[in-house]
Amino acid sequence: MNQSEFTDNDLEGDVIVQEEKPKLKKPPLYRVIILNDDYTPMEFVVHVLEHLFGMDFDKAWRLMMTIHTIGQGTVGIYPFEIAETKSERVNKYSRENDHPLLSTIEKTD
Ligand code: TYC
Repeated sequence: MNQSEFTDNDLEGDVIVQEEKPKLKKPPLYRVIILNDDYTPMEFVVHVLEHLFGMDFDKAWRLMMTIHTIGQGTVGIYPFEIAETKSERVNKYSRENDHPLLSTIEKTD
């Protein structure tokens, strides 16, 4: 069988290359949440928000008061590993300073 006997539909011996489907999923994001408690001084929470979350004093004070009033609040939204690290830093820093302040993370929709 010589070359001219092949038609366009003859795939025998050919390699089929199929393009990969584009992966459209963005990585999930996680909320870092700080919980209210009855014992951590307000000033310490403000200090944490300023130093671990880069807020200015006004923003940190208002967010602390919101958490104090409604029980918890989102202090930032990040990819998993950054959220986890920030939350752990809040908990470690609070423990080291003998305050019960706690943070947790939660997946966003
Ligand atoms: N409720 C605390 C107090 O009255 C202040 C506080 C605010 C503690 C926010 C934790 O995440 C918190 N001293």
